Amino acid sequence: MTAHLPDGLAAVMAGRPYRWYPSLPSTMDEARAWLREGAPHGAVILADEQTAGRGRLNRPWQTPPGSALALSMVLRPHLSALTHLPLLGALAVAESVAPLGVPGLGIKWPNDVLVGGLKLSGVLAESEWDGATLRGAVLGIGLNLSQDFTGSDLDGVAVSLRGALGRPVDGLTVLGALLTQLDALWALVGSAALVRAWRARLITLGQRVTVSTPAGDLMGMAEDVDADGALWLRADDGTRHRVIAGDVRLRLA
Ligand code: BT5
Repeated sequence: MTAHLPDGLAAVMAGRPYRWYPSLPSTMDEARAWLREGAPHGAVILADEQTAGRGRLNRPWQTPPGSALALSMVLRPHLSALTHLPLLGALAVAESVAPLGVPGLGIKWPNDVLVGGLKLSGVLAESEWDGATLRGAVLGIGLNLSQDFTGSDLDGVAVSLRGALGRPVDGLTVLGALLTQLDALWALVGSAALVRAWRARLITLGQRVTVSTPAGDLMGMAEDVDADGALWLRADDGTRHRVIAGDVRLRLA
């Protein structure tokens, strides 16, 4: 599927600077290097395979060849909008696959796109600095298209669109829809409208969750999110905690 991406890729990427690679360690590093060389807002690095794909806190992200979308987009956000980038990525994925009729689609705070509790997509936002000056950011998105995770180490954790729908999907069509959503939703970054739209797809609110922080586990009720996308957690002892994405791992529990 994605192995054939270059065949129609130019049409999908029309007008957008992009670089496609059959294999990369991680699209994040390539995009960050391109950003430092002056890549414009919206430029995209794509790879068919990643040999060292990464998630948050350097957790591994699997991208075997011919099975998934792996891309990193160069963004030039305002400093105050940095916290919205993970929301942008997750919402764009959810909105782009929703029309396929994916059952049980939702966003687990802050930026995992789940289908029936299994992870379809992960999002990673990284910023690039010149001393204290923000140079830009890179939004990485991994979206499973056709893997069968049965019997793998991600069995019961991950799912692909093919697995969720029971039929193959066209990777280029999904990519086109995702880029369309990213471009459209970019206009909302920094605004309450983005948070509202993302919040509407969150499956986490009203759930009991466990948040793993460097200071230990916190259990309680996920009550709400704020304008930055941070989570308000009511701990079992009644105290209220503001949890910021990136430092934590969340389990629905
Ligand atoms: C994420 O991290 O979910 C962010 C993943 C971002 C990947 C994209 S791909 C393009 C770009 N280039 C990169 O190198 N990265 C970005 P986190 O929330 O930390 O989740 C990581 C966890 O997800 C792992 O520990 C596994 O449990 C699980 N996982 C790994 N590969 C997966 C996959 N293909 N599908 C679903 N879950 C996966």
